[in-house]
Amino acid sequence: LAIVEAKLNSLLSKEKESSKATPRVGIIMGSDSDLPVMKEAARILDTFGVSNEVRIVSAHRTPELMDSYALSAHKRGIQVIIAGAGGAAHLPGMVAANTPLPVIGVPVRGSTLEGLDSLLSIVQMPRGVPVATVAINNATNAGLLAVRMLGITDADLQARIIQYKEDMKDEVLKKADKLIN
Ligand code: RP5
Repeated sequence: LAIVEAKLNSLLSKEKESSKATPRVGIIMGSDSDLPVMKEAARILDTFGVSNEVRIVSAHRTPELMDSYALSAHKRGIQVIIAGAGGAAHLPGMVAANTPLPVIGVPVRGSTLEGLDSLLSIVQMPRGVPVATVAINNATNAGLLAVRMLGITDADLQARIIQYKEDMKDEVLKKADKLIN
């Protein structure tokens, strides 16, 4: 029995190590100044138990790193990439150009132009290279969209999404009830 337990423990710790080594979602952003917005995507993924990694990868300041990240992500086992950037927000589109994975773009609001520059830079992709763009600063929805994508082939995860939707509905109905009565 002790041997069986030891084997099981070693298998479990190997599994833990490998899930650490190959997270399912890559969250990348152009600058550490994007982190206050982008950390919300990681929080959502953590809530749903989806392994993720967070990296600073700039299209303009570290172009080689961006290329190698995008080209290797699917080979490492990443399944979805969430990319946030502000201003001349080229990161999501350039990463989408170099990966077969779905890319979710988060336009980050900078100190000028209210984030419209970021939104338009990310959303106006040419035919053939899609980026699923969420609303300005809405990294929450980027996290939820990634979970929904993974839920297509992960029944447990999809069940958690259904529960999340139910909880959200209950919360809204409770609030509405309070307002009316
Ligand atoms: C973009 O430039 C980043 O995504 C960030 O939103 C914006 C400003 O970057 P910092 O000058 O704050 O590093 O590349």
